[in-house]
Amino acid sequence: MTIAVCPGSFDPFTLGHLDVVRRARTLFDGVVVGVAKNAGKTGLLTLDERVEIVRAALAADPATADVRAEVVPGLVVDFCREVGATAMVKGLRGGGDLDAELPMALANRHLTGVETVYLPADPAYAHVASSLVKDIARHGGAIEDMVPDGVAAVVRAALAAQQR
Ligand code: COD
Repeated sequence: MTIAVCPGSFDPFTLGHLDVVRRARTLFDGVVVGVAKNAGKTGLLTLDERVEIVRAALAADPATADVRAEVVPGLVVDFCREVGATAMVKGLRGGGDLDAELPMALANRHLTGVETVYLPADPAYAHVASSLVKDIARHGGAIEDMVPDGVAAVVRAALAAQQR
């Protein structure tokens, strides 16, 4: 049985992320989504909020209904070992993603031998980024067609709480 982890900070989880998880599930017998804290990014949503919206999105989609989501408590490679994954699957939207991702893939393989599989972003979502979604929402724009159902309301509530 081959298992893969789809890791990310998912702040918030977008339709681009969901598309990568759906496609990973067609390639591997089992997929686990790992919700991690990226030390280089300031988070809007709490880790618990992110896990909750990822779980709701996965459960609502028949293609990912058997995919579970968990918090990554430490390194992604250790999480992979804990869940029995031999690979992680990530999405690439362009050269910028590859530049950022390649050193991580090499370091992760060096650490434990875990491989990284990259899937090209679906052109329908290649412009979608969590940071863009937050910026659009912050300025009152519509984000509903970039995120799974229910996520836009959570993002807006978190932004409103930030203003208080
Ligand atoms: N279409 C396709 N793929 C996409 C899209 C889209 N629209 N948007 C984003 N992606 C891809 C990204 O390229 C990335 O591969 C993945 O989805 C997740 O994206 P993010 O932005 O949610 O997550 P990141 O990039 O902040 O990654 C966080 C990680 C912790 C996974 C990353 O930094 C990592 O692997 N770090 C290794 C070091 C480590 O183990 N840290 C653990 C901290 S607990």
